[in-house]
Amino acid sequence: MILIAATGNAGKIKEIKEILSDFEILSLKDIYFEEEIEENGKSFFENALIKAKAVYDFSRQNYPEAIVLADDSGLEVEALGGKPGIFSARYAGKDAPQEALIQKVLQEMKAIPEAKRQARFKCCMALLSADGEAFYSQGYCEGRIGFERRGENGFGYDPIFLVKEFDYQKTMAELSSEEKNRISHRRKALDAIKERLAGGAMV
Ligand code: ITT
Repeated sequence: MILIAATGNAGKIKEIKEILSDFEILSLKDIYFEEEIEENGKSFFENALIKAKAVYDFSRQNYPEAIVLADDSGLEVEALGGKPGIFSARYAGKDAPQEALIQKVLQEMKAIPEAKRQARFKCCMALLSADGEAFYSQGYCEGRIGFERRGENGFGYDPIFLVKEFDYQKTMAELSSEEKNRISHRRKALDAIKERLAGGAMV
């Protein structure tokens, strides 16, 4: 079974491949998909489905039997009313570097005391079977926004996210990939995907 990961984000691809290590996974590069998908949905799930459908349509000619998996994810900060949320990738403007996104959140959180810095990562996935049937799953990871960036692993907002499951002592970027993949929002969303695929429902 071939699974196409409908994401252009190298960090997501790496984690999806590590967590779904039993599957043959192709990236958008592998299938020469170069279109820019407009993510104009109002929720993580809508955006995941938009991405999955675009890649599903594109891939039918060469990979008619492949299933397609899209991941829409982001950071929700309580003190910011849930922002950056679905705008996590473009919170500091389109094509702004990740460091600018991190600095923007740190700046907005500057005056917020430790007790009010709760946040969570959310990951919503849409899986399309070869027949185009959709299956959805989601996962969360709870934490707190730190006062400075720490750590070099992972991607995105990982350096400013203190992980609850590590007693807020480590940022997500200070975890090894094995540690992150054990507790992450992406891992939790992929557990349900794995179960679905193991049941043979999508092939
Ligand atoms: P695709 O749409 O091509 O999948 P993207 O990076 O644009 O890639 P999203 O629209 O889902 O993906 O934006 C998600 C953003 O949320 C991402 O760019 C990161 O900044 C952040 N994010 C998602 N998962 C994360 C994680 O595990 N660790 C840190 N930041 C994460």
